[in-house]
Amino acid sequence: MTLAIDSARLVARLKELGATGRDEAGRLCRVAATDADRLGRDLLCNWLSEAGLRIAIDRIGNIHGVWEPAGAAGDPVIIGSHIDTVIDAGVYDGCYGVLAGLAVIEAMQLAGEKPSRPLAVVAYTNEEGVRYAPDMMGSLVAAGGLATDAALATIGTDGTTLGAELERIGYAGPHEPGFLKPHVYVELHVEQGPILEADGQAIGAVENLQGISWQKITIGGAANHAGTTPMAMRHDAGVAAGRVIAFLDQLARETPGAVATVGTMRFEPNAINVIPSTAIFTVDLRNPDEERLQGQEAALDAFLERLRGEGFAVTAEPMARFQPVTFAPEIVAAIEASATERQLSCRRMTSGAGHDAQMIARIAPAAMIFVPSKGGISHNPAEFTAESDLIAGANVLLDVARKLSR
Ligand code: HGY
Ligand code: MN
Ligand code: MN
Repeated sequence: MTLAIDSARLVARLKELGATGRDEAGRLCRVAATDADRLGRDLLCNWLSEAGLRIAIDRIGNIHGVWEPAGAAGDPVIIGSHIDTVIDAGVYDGCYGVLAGLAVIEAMQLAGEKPSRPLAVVAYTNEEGVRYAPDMMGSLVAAGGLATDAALATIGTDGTTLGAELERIGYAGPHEPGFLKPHVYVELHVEQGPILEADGQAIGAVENLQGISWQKITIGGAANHAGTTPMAMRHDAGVAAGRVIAFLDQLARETPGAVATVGTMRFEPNAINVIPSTAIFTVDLRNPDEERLQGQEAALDAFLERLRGEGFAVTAEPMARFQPVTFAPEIVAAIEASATERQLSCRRMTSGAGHDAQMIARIAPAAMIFVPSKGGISHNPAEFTAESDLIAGANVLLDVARKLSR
């Protein structure tokens, strides 16, 4: 018998969570381990306890809502994602997958389902990596890819320490990360890209996820007077940084599957009439093909070497490096089977964005379900997915969770 989630409640909760943790300018900024993040976490925990789930928080602040019905035994089916956001975020990224996971469990409870396995919905800490690098940190620690104490010692862009901030907001939990080992893992997420919409597909059965390389680059030149210093005598760190940006953009356009982004840049001394002595910026390189991603990294290294040859002091500090992952074919097939059953158009695809599934795939069979993003927009308040698509994706997640927990 085909079940369905409570769509009105899912949409209402998405709205309510989306209104939580906004700054004075009304921007959604539930950045990891901030007071705004605490507000979202508190709201989620209320909903989890209303559903009668066992709430378990681990030392890195991952929130688990566990349903252990009578007769269920063994490792759980975990449905996860995140509720921390980037700065000035949309309301769907991460939150949709967590709230849909809760809706799936509630629908199974209401229908009196008797799964042979427990189910858990998990909100992983610091998926975005905006304040503390790397991203997907909570799931990386849960997957054993980063030691808990090392993660808790991470210093943020604002000089704070993640562990102290989790203590401060009351989400430094007692459980050891990884205490709940997934039998399988499924994540529902808005695509955040243009493919499903352009292709007219309702569901994405995500079969792999691209590799990610994050670095922090510091270029040292020489501060000097903007008016008196002839161009030929300048050692302008700002211009050198601009050359790196143009180089990476060109390289990505010429390399199959590649993308490259310089998302943050800071000059010192940052004065209108002073040639920048220093440029500090981040580089985000991605490619579904590991070889090609290594090629992009090598090309950047060679370009930075060239700048050193011109007399610039250049340092490159790795911030995150994740290999491409391939998801579990049997779960991808279950996603496609549900879409067919529900007469939803569906296509296989690669994820351009990083996700917690990329980390959990290290310790359990995992896969993702995507629904379309209007205009392919995300990490932007204009992020939007039609209600019918949200509900379709959540019902596919319900089918897959029921099948995997039978
Ligand atoms: O960076 C990413 O792709 C994810 O949004 N953290
Ligand atoms: Mn996300
Ligand atoms: Mn994101």
